[in-house]
Amino acid sequence: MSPLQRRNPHEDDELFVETGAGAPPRKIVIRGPLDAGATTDGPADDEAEPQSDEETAAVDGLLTEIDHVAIAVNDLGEAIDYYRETFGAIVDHREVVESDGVEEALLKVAESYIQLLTPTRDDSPVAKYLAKKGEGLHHIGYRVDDCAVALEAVKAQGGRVLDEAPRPGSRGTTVAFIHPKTAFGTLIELVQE
Ligand code: KFV
Ligand code: CO
Repeated sequence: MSPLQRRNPHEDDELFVETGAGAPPRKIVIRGPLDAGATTDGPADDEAEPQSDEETAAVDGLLTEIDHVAIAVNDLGEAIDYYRETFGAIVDHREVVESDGVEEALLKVAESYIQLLTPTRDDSPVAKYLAKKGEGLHHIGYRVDDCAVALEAVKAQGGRVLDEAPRPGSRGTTVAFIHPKTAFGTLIELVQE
């Protein structure tokens, strides 16, 4: 049974997440009820007034910015040329991430990046994606203050995670991926700088 099914949907839940050596545990609040506004029988007795977005949010705002939009490409050089010649976007950072079997070029756009990705080996997730779907949008990286806290929030809501714990990403970040099948078809990467 998932944590989502176990929790009482009419009450707030509080989770305490360890954040590292010496640091105090951080509290995240999962707010109930989960079914607010979903009923066809009219509002519950104590909810006669429409709720604001803040009141109906399941958890406190964990996503602080778009970190990167990742695009799978067959030829990194060609894609870099396209963005430079068409939009004047230039490479801010390049890196091979061995653990993921990818080479990336990060193009800065304001405070976010376009992450051009190409596989470095046949068993790379990006190689599989290119073979099945062709070039295109691969994932979205959302910036978070604390990857461990955000990951626990995803798990608490019954989300399927691809990383049980935060792990190293590119340019010294800490990241964790969420499966697209429990995220409305989008592969999500949580990114802590
Ligand atoms: N977006 C949306 N749907 C996707 C997807 C994607 N990127 N990749 C796969 N799917 C769908 C796919 O269409 C299929 O759906 C199902 O997920 C299983 O896909 O309806 P369908 O046809 O059943 P498979 O079998 O093609 O792939 P699978 O072996 O399951 O791998 C998919 C996944 C998401 C589990 C795998 O790609 C993964 O573990 N990704 C996380 C790691 C990653 O993507 N690394 C590369 C980027 S590294 C990076 O960005 C870093 C380090 N960084 O710092 O920014
Ligand atoms: Co990424």
